[in-house]
Amino acid sequence: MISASEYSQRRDRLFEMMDDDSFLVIYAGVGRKMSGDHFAYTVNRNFYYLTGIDQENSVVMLVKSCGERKTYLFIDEYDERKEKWTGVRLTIEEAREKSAVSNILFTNSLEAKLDSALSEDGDLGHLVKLYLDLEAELKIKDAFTTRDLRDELKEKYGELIIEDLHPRLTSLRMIKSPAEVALIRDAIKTTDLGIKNVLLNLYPGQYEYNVRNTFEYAVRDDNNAEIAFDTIVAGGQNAVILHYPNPKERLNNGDLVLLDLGARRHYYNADISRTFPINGKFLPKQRVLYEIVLGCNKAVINFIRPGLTLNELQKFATDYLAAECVLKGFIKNKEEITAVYYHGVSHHLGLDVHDVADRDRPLEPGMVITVEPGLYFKQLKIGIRIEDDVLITETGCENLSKDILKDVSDIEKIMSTK
Ligand SMILES: [Mn+2]
Repeated sequence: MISASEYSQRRDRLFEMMDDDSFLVIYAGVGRKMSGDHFAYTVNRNFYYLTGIDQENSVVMLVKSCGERKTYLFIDEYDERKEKWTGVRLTIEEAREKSAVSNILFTNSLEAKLDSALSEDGDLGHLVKLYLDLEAELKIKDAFTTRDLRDELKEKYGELIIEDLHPRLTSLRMIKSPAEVALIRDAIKTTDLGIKNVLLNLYPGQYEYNVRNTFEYAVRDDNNAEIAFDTIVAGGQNAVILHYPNPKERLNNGDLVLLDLGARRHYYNADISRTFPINGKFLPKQRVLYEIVLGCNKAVINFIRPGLTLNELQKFATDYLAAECVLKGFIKNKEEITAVYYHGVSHHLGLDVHDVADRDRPLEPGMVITVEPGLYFKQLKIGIRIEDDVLITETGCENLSKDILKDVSDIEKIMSTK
């Protein structure tokens, strides 16, 4: 768990980045309309990062004026009808305890507070600059985004400077605290349980969705963990589709199955890929390709150190796979690698699975990234990806998912025990 004081420290770091006589507003967002129904609401991760609150329609405001710092948290007022439909809302005391914000107001007073911040005789002093998160198309009420809000305020207060907060928040979120890393570790541990459940219950003739359910059952059953993203289970040639949707095909004897999946703890995600022989034994050609991808996965993990960029990791991985594939006769020349390896080897991981990041910023201790080389040969009905999650350290990296089986002998051994 993240402590309330850590949320307060995060806001302090953001205050440091703000100009004087400025303020900042971040929205938790609202659920989005589908056609008849609504999509499930999920909190704006930037809002959650600063407050630990995941309740819809909440807002946080940071005001930096005349050397003073004030924080306001807005939450919905008690509403009997809403409670009957969607459950109990936070009380003022609960919101205060979770977020360490002392000034809690109701969301219906937000507009007045904004006006007071922007008028010359308002109680907050004369503020000339507003920071909004303009990156995401975040709905803050029905069909109204932060970009719409920017346009509306620009119209009303011509001289107001509005700056995109996203790069600053991103730079903070890229470095994980020990408490954040602990939650990612938890998510990975639960993911491991799910994968073991798959390994012990995998048979030819099952459907891809059976495997998904085997994984997700174990995850949810582990102290009510959540699923990080739509679980990918792709048998045979389906595995050459990177984000293979809708797992519904039968798993054939003699094929491989590719899993790309993860659990989530308090919004912190695991993102793991593994590839297993459906009948428990790799065929010779599958094994050769598997060992190439595994060798690359391990070589990249060994190569990682502070100062490197994701582009440098990508080049390293691509060169490795290309050289091995030429050597083993799977492609004729190194240039052909782009036909059988066509995605990035790493992305940042955290509150978002593809976490917000400046991809050109060199690696620093405290960053968490994935390492996920792959090879995809449609004609051979083989798609292999092996993905671990690693924490950058002072001298290299720590593989947070090293306990999740990936060596051929370990996989074949555990599958033969069932
Ligand atoms: Mn990934």
